[in-house]
Amino acid sequence: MEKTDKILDLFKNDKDAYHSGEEISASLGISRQALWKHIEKLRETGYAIEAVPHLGYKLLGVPDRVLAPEIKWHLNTKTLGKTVYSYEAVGSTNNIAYKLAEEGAREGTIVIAEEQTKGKGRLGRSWISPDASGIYLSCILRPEILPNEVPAITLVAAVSAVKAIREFSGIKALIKWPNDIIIADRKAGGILTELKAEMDRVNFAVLGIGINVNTKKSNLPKGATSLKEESKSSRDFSRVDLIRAFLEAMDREYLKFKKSGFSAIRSELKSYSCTLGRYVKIATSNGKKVQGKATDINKSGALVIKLDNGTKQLFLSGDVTLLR
Ligand code: BT5
Repeated sequence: MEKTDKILDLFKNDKDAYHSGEEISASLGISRQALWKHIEKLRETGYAIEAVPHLGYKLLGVPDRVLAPEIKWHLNTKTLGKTVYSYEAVGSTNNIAYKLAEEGAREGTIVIAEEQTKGKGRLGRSWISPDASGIYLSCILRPEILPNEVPAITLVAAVSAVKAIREFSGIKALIKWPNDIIIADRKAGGILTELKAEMDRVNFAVLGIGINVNTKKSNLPKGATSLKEESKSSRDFSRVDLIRAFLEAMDREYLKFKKSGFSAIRSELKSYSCTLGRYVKIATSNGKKVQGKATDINKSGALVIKLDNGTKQLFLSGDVTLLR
């Protein structure tokens, strides 16, 4: 733990108290002068810290930024978020996480940023990631599964995100198979899972999720929305609180998935789906396009489409348009 994290910990564990410079520096094993430098560093990051002669320091406010110590603080997870890297602006959090994973970063490592300048969607598409208003998060996973089981990770993340959004905001988010988070028929979030694998072994997966939280519609592509745009309140949502809710939900769902496979989350996924029962068009990356009724998400997470001629086809990935 960094010294500044330890200082924040001390403050937060007894929020209303003043902590004397003597007490803090003794418990950290540093000089009063060194403590002063750490306090200044925290202030520069945006923490409001009061200093009163003879009383000591008190934390008055934390910045509205997705900072690692805020995300990690007493986070109730077994695997996710034990290591968190937070950045101001990056190209893509997925690219950073991929590199860290190649260098051996442990499972559950999180990369997060205030802004992405080259946010990625699937198949070379881009993810619009305006500054200080959304969540742009990547997570390194090292599941012992076969490469063809990896698409299920996107579904595990989608279930976790929808649960977190619902619990956190009361907004009835839904999942458009396989990777869209939908609110009021508009896209409010997306998931991109990237993979490094051999024929029969997954080295690691990078699970990337983007959620439009306080983002204005005018800063988003057509057809997109954000939690704030769909909520009745004019107040901003705390992105840190939503990130924490997502990580705690994902930690639980991912553990279930690792233990029992996709069947552990299948019924929940189906209950949150806005795809099932609808007449859809699906386009795959190899140019195949079909229309039909989405009737099921099968035991492997594949979407089952009943074509007009009555035959059924399975899809493990693709872009779905809801027609009626
Ligand atoms: C996705 O792709 O939905 C996956 C998005 C994953 C983003 C996260 S953010 C953290 C991590 N780091 C990254 O670089 N990426 C991940 P796809 O299904 O291909 O959808 C992309 C399409 O969604 C675009 O072509 C736009 O039409 C639309 N889009 C782009 N930005 C959007 C936004 N902010 N909100 C809603 N729709 C958006």
